[in-house]
This record gives sequence, structure tokens and C-alpha cells, in this order.
Amino acid sequence: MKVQTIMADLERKHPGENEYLQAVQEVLESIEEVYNLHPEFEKAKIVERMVEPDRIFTFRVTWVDDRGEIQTNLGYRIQFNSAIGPYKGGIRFHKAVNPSMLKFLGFEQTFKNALTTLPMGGAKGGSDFDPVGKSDAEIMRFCQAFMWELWNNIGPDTDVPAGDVGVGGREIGYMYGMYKKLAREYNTGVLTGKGMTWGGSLIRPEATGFGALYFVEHMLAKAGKSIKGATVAISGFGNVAWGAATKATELGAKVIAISGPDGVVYNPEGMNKEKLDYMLVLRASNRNIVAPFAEKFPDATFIPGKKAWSIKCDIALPCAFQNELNGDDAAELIANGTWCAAEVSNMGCTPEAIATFQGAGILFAPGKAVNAGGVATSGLEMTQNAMHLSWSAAEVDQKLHYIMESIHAACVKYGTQEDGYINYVKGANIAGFMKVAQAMLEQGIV
Ligand code: 2IT
Repeated sequence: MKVQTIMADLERKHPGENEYLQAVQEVLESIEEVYNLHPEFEKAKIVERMVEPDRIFTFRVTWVDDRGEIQTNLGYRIQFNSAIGPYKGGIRFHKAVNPSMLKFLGFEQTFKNALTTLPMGGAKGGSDFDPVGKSDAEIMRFCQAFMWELWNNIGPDTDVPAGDVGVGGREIGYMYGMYKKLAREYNTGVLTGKGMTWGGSLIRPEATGFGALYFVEHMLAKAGKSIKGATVAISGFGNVAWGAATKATELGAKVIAISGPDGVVYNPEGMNKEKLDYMLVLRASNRNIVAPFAEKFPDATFIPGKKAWSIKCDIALPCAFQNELNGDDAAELIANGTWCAAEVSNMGCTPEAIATFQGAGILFAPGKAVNAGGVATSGLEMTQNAMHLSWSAAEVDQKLHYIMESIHAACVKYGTQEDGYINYVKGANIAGFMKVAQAMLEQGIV
């Protein structure tokens, strides 16, 4: 395989799809060496097939807003790879959603899902619908209109969507209601992240953030460090940031920053239950601003226009959006003494940021390993749905622990360099890739 040739080909076919090209390049660069040791992969053109989604559904979503005006958005579902299981991955509602963003997410999801140890293929979907400022009724009508188009292409053994940025329990509820009406079947396993009274799994809301902290604990233990007493800066204040802040606090760390598009909240005293609960209120308000946190808790200060990375911290956890931490941010963090960074958002760091962290020899782990606890717990939800029963929170949490430990071990196995530094990016990419590639090889030319 020649990474440059494949990338040049992809750039020609998909000009301007920057996030997608960035995600593919990162994976190909990490696996090149191992791939070239497997002529059978080369012969079966595994990489050339793997970098393109199996299929993309694009559809128009028309709905009526509260003023009675007709609105039209674009909807997508990208079924990326089904080598190891049914398509699986979240749905993102955000004004910047486009095919490039969803292709990068679907591509990443394929490897992430492979890492979870569970049988799930990769997918992603979404819409350029902007939930900011929308009423509950508008969100319901949009979710219903979106599902009206999508329902026929998903199913418990076909493709199982879930939440992502802009899609939480409320949106999954509205989509499930419409799915059930159209399909005339109570197929709980068709969506994950459901409510607890109708097939949802305990711990799913917490799972992405909790799993991330379990991964970080393993990473620190391996390096002979502890999270107890460490200061943690988190970007975002949504579901993932909330789960990460909750578990970090429980483990004895001090979460000294959360952020939003409007700026960062410096929170030197750390979190407590009231503050963590308020993060959920902030998110549910649909205003997409973090400033009110500092109005409610006077020990915290709002700094407009600044990122979480401007706050001095031991551990940096991007929990919001792709490319939210760039090379300059990484340099600023390192100058301020940060010794660990773990992506909880998908592709939260730019390639320059990753190179800066790794170049400085600090602990760094990529999203597809760190945040895999979310989709892993979705997989556990699918299992419970298929068995028509539900497990206790303790049972799900214990399985989540085991899965994060396995992912960490896989990263160490494939990512440990000769000098002893663990390249978690390489480790995660190779471990995920090997599993998917082997399955594709064994299933022939399809
Ligand atoms: O990025 C992700 O892994 C998710 N948004 C969760 C996907 C899922 O199917 O639970």
C-alpha cells in the first residue's frame, strides 16, 4: 500500500471533504507498516474497499416550525462497513453537518466498534438541522420527519442508530415513537440510548464519559500515575462532558474547566453534585451557552471567547467536537504543565496537536479508543433488547469496565514502541483495522 497514492485518489474523488480525508490519512499512516506485512490484504484490496462507505442515503426532511413556516433540511445515513456486524453508530444534529463530517465519523466508528470486542459494523447519520433555540415541539416534529424517511433502512439486525452531538434521550424517544408507528413493530433494538422504561440500558447516558475515565485510569496506571488530586480541563458541557466530569470527580480529580461556544468557565473549586446536575439543565435549555454556570455558582468565573485549553491543568479532555484542540492549544497546554490528553470527542485533536503531544512524550490517546464506552454500552443495550430483559446498573458498569480494559490492552499490544512509549493512536488503529480486515478477507469480494 502506498498511502500517498490512495490519498491522492481519494482527494480527486472527494475534493474538499477535509474531515473525511483527515480521518482516513491518520488511519492509513498508522497501519501502513503492518499492512505491508500482509500481502493477502493487499491482494484483496482491503484498504481501497474499506475507505469508501458501503452506501449513503441522502434525503430531504421537511417540517413545519412554530410560526407555521415550512423548513427543509438535509438528512443522511452513511452505512460504512458491515464486516463484523450490523451497521451501528450515532446520529448528529448540527448546523455544520455535511457528507464529509458524517463520512469521517462513520469511518472512525468502524474501527471504534471493532475495538469494543462486540459484533458491530460502522455507520453514522445526521442532519444540518440546528437544535439551538428550537422548541420542544419543533424538535419533535423534526425528529418525526427525519424518521419518516429513515425507518425503512434501519432495523435491529440491519442498522442501529443512536445519539451523538445534538441527539440525546429526548430525540431518540421522538424518533422511536415515529419508527414504531411506521414499522408497526415494537423493535426495541432498532435504536439505542432509549428511555429506561422502554428498552434503554442503565448506564448508557453515562457510558461515554465513564468509559473514557476508565480508559484514562488504565493509561495512567500503566505510566505509574494516578488521577487522584489531578486537575482536569474539559471542553463542552453536554452529555459526554457531564459523564466525564462526573466520573473524574468521583475518582478524586478536580474538574476546573468546562466550556461552550461562548467561552470557558474556570471552576477552581471543582465540581459537586449540584454543579454536575446543572450541566444537564444547561444542555436541556438548548441555548448552547455555558456562561450561566458562572452566574449560578459564584466560585466559578466565565471567560468569554476562550477555550478550555487556556486553563492550566494536568489532564485535558476534549469532549465537544472534532478539531477542537489545535497545535497552538497543545503547545499552550504543554507549556502550562499538562501531562495527559485524551480525546473524548471524535477526532477532537488536529493532526498538529497530536504530533505536538506525542513529540513532547506526554500521554495521549485517541477518541476511537477513549470514547468507545458509549457505543459499547449501546451494544450491551442491543443484547438486552434481543434477550428481552434488562441488566442492573452494576452489571452494565462491570461489563463497561471490562471492555475499556480490553481496549486499553489492545492499544498497548499494538502501540508500544521500541523505546517504550505507547503510541495509542497507532495501537487503536491497528487493533481495529486488523479485526475488520480479517473479516472482510474471509467474506470474499463483496
Ligand atoms: O460516536 C459515537 O460512538 C456515538 N455517538 C455513539 C454511537 C452509538 O451507537 O452508541
